[in-house]
Amino acid sequence: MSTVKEGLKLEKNKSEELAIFGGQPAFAEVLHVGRPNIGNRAKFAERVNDILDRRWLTNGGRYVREFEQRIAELVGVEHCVAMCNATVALEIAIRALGLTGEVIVPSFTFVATAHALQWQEITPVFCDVAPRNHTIDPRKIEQMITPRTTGIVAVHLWGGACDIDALSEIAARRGLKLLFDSAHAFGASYQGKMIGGFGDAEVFSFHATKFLNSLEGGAVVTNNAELAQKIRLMKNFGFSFYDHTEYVGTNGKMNEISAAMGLCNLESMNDFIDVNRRNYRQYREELSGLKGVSLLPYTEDERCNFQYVVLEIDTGETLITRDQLMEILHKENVLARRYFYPGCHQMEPYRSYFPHAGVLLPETEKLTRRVLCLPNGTAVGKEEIERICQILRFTLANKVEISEKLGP
Ligand code: T4K
Repeated sequence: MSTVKEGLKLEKNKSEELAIFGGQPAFAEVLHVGRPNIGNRAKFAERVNDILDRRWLTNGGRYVREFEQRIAELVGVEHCVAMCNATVALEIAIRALGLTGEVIVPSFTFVATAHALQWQEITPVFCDVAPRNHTIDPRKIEQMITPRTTGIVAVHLWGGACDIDALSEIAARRGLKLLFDSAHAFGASYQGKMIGGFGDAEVFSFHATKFLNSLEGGAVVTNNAELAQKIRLMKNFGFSFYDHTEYVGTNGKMNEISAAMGLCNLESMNDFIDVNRRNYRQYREELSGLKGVSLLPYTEDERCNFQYVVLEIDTGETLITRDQLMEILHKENVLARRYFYPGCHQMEPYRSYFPHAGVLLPETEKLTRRVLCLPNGTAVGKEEIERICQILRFTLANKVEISEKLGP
């Protein structure tokens, strides 16, 4: 599996060996943050052949139903509605919950969370996050509530849970709907209970880059039977039976090949966790004590998928900025990503709609300048991680010389 180049020593005071200064890149091929985890190919091929033999490709086929059942069982919820992706699943859940007016949402998330609201002309009101785990800060929510507020969409970022208790308490007391964007959190738990069963509903993503993928895919999970039924119809144009619609609907259906992929990956899910955990712990060990670089910890007494390796760079200590560090890694063919730069509030159309939103988002703004995600998943192994960490340690051991060479 290794694509590590031989012969690079990275000796102290030899910064010219770094690719950014003309040296050989450490990796012959690019290492990505979001390489898909892939389960048993033979089993997948078998299912695909079965799908083709039976000529049932989509519209609530056998594999989609099985996938939904397996997800619901694993998460411990009554209803799972699989969809073509999490963005459409969020849009449909938002509509089915009757959200309108304003909805409170973090800005420190993938832009799909905000777009799913704005797409339906609901105003996303951006709330700051807690530095501890980068999720929406419940203490900052109440000041954002207005008479137009109908709900909260909270995000379990990096697979770590939001402060669900506090959010549930606020939502109940203020009469707001509570939806979780759980795109990152499949397979994780909160106080021993699997994520998926909280709030009015939760939405998983099964995109290629997620811990568990169905090529593209998503799902809404809920214990509310009425809501689930509404969502089930809405994702199929609103049809309740032939020639009869109940609601305005769209096409959010998951296809059979996606469900087959999802099922194969579900069968390998524990192997994915083992690899992710091993990788994460190796990063933790190899980066420990590196001044100015902190690794976001997982709450290991909960169930975790360990999919994201998230660094925070404190430039006051490192001298080299997060962006410079990213550039150094990119030149070595390590495509580290600065998720979620620049924050939704700095992206269009939100930047033009709310030019001063940042004033109330100090932690978000700080994080968008500090966070760097490193490759993890089953496509990354011991040697690669060793080398990535070696580059980081080398760079910071020579930070004065390197930062002078890089300039401002
Ligand atoms: N909510 C949250 C909190 C989310 O993070 C997301 C998605 C959503 C909602 C919406 O879920 P979906 O509608 O997508 O189901 C990527 C993903 O496209 C996106 O799904 C994900 N979050 C986001 C965090 O990351 P990009 O623009 O960074 O993707 P891209 O194409 O740069 O891919 C990431 C890396 O993965 C690349 O370096 C290459 C590698 N890759 C990608 C694909 C697709 C592969 O190696 N193989 C592949 O097949 O958004």
